[in-house]
Amino acid sequence: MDHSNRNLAFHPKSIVPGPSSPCRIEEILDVLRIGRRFLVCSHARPDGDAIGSMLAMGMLLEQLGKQADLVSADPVPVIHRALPGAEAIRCAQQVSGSYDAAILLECDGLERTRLKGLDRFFMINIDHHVTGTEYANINWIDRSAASVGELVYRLAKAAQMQITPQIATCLYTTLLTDTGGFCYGGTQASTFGLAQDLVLAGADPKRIAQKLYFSTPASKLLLLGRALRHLQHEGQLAWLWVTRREMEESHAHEEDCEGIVTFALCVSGVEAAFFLFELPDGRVQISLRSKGRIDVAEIAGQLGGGGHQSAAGCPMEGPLERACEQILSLLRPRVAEVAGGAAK
Ligand SMILES: [Mn+2]
Repeated sequence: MDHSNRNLAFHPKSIVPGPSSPCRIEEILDVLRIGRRFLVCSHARPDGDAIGSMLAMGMLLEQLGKQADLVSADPVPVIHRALPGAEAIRCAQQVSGSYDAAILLECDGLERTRLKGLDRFFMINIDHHVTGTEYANINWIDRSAASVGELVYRLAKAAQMQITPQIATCLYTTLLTDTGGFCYGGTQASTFGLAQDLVLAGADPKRIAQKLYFSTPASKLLLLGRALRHLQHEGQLAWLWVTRREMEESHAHEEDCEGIVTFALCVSGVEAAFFLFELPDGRVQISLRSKGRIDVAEIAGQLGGGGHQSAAGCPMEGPLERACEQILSLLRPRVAEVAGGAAK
């Protein structure tokens, strides 16, 4: 994709390629300081990192005296609706209007937003996926960050902005959800340093954890029951699924599928797991997880998706049985490699 013709009048130097992190932060801050109106977006089917980062970015822009419009292709999941400012996120399929820049958070490709019209704007891409691509005018991709919220925090600190309790709550949510409660690969010493900063800034860890882990809708538990009946276990692999019909019978929504894959991964001795559910258009959505020795982002990449080494996903062509066989044919050799390596 060629972005070189875009109107960069207000910030001509930003298309010059440069090294990452500190320079990127300064480049982004320059754009934020000069512009007045910003669009803030993330990926479709937003998760905790997507929503928390968008809200924190919106509040930080307000602090700078800027106007920020928050737009998502899909609604805010019920579990995140109590986050400060969540009601400001507008649902749309197309973006229009005039903005000095569009800030895209947590999108490894522009198509992940499922929003039309974004490529008219000067784009800033802030991401941490291993599959991240440089599709924007400024690309800040830090694969070592536990969440995109961590990058938003670093941006805020660099600009000496105030981390209010509301911002801290949103950013702590990105950290807790993207590390699976400080369990996944992205979790490192600095993650706890950031968590401490955010708690000191006013995030309430107990309240946030209770909202996330002890506020499950009954529909999700019913759906989980259906999925567990399909649980398959083969050596270091486990998988489960739900059909469209089972989703309807459980009165479940797509967002209720979030996290079900974990119940396959938590089987003792399992190294990689996946969960499948049927989409209304006949395709199948897949979530892949790994305990760290199998790179599931690479598997998802082969299927046109992306993510992280230990958490990835993508939609696939149906029917469900065929999608399942296709994933197994990619995963089985990887699992055999890991098992072979362990035996040596
Ligand atoms: Mn993330």
